[in-house]
Amino acid sequence: MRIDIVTIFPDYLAALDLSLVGKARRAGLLDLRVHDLRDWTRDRHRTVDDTPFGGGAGMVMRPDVWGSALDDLLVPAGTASGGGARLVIPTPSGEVFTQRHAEALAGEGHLVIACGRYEGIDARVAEHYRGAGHRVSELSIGDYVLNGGEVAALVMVEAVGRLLPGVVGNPESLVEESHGAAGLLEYPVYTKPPSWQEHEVPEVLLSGHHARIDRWRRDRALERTAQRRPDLLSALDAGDLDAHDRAVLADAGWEVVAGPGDGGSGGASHESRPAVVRRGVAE
Ligand code: JBE
Repeated sequence: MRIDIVTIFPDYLAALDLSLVGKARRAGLLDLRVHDLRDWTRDRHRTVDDTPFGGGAGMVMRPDVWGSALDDLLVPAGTASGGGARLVIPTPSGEVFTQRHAEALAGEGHLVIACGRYEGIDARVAEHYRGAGHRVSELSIGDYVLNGGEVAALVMVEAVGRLLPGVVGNPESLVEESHGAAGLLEYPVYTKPPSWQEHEVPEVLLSGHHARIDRWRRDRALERTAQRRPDLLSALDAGDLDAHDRAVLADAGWEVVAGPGDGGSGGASHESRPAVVRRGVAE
């Protein structure tokens, strides 16, 4: 996979020489290049931003400078090299980046990540490259404000990089983790020593009884998810929950109810899908 990152702070991305991503680069699994946006400026001051039309605080990044950079880096859509690159723009006004986005991006041949600073990049840039047939993803890593897209780019490259074939030594470790397909948080984990500061490792984990261990782990994952991420429970497919799961959820205050039915709003696909809801909350 090839990833180009464009930023006015290339040094910010030095962390990508380290750890797993750095190893993937050295192994030739990931061709990652960081570019200085100012290399595409043409004025003496290497200007990348200007004041916003319509007024308001802060500065906006100029579309012409970004256009020069992206024209050079985006393989034109529909060329032999695989339909062109995907343009990723980290922005707090994007869709929230999840493991599903990471999986989709890991399947791409070429990503170009455009890191904006200040108040963001002139909106015509995304519009222009979409119009030219590029796939463009405006993505946010969460509901907080950063000073620019660099840290978000680091997050995305790390999340995507570890999914590339050959990067994580044991691909099994990709299967059972939080935000995997099961839609649950990961169960708590323990290692030696079995007793520490009068806290004991749960007995069942020392038992060697694999079926009971699996059940215990799933119970803890369900409880944790109910407590910390109720939004994930609401998104579960109740068809994946067995009687024991439902009992654990009931203890945590959640129940499975018959589908809400088709309210006539055009939601044809799941009209009678059972739903996981907080007990006492009528649909
Ligand atoms: O999440 N993001 O991609 C951001 C980018 C720039 C600024 N704040 C963010 N949250």
